[in-house]
Amino acid sequence: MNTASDCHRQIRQAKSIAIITHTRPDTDAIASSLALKEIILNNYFGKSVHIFIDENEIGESNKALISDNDLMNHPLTNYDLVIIVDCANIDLLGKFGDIFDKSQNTINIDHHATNTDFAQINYVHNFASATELLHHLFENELKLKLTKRIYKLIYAGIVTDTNNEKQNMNSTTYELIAFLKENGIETEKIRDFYFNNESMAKKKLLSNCLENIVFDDYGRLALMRISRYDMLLTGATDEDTLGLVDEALTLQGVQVAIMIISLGDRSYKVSLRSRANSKIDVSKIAQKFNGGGHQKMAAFTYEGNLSEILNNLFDECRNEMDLYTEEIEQNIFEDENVKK
Ligand SMILES: [Mn+2]
Repeated sequence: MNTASDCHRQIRQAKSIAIITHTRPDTDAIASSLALKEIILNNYFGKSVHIFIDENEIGESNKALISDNDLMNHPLTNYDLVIIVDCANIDLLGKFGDIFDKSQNTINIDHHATNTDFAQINYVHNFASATELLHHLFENELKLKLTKRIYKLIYAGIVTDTNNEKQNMNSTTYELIAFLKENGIETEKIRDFYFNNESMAKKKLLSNCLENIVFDDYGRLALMRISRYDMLLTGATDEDTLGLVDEALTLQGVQVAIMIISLGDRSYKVSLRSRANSKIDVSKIAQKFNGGGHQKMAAFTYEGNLSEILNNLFDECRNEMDLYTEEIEQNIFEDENVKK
């Protein structure tokens, strides 16, 4: 594993830098790309920095993150350095993969446990979001001063990747949020923007999902589905599907929640969640289907027959849940020091 000073040295030496993130970028992917560009421009002089994001893939709410010159590029044929952020493996680079392939010098900055260390320099640590990791790298380790705009981008990545501060919150994440507040960042406004700002179409889609939810015999496993027809019927956008899987996890007794979204043509996006206090590792399940993610939040795409996938998926979930049945019966308020 490489250090902060390895990253620093490479950035200092490069004149032209490309920043790339995963396809269908979420808030953390976009915010970390924008923050990284601004950090480099403010602290390392004389660099040209280009972000590669397909603007058609940017969801409506994330457009607010972007200001005028952020994505203005006259792409170069070659870059001295390519930095990949918030991306677990190179397949997720999509059409920008060749920029990575052509470059001699590459840095991979990521917070996914399933990261494949695919670059020359790999700075991969388990933080709540890629933006939190950037803060750790540049402000804590390299002692650079970041701007208020960067702080806002950092919080946008955190609040969305933790699903409104509900999952993957580490002690460092709480400390950073306290620090951002002390520095005048109105975190509640950003939370409100992402989480209390839903379209009626999204609420209808949720109601549809709850209407048709199915459970295993013990009520531990919940499955929700969204078909192309559901999308048409409710007028929902792809962005509206985000976070719906987490609603199933708030139901009493449910340990693992699954959302299957049809992408058309026998192709499906499958999202998996386990509870905040659970040891159940859904990234292990996703990896069996060539996907990945985090312990409590993972995903994969699948092409083929839906009933086939459901059988395999249920088996894998059951095996994983069976490893931790005792933990579910525990009283969380029980004093661990008192032996009964
Ligand atoms: Mn992320």
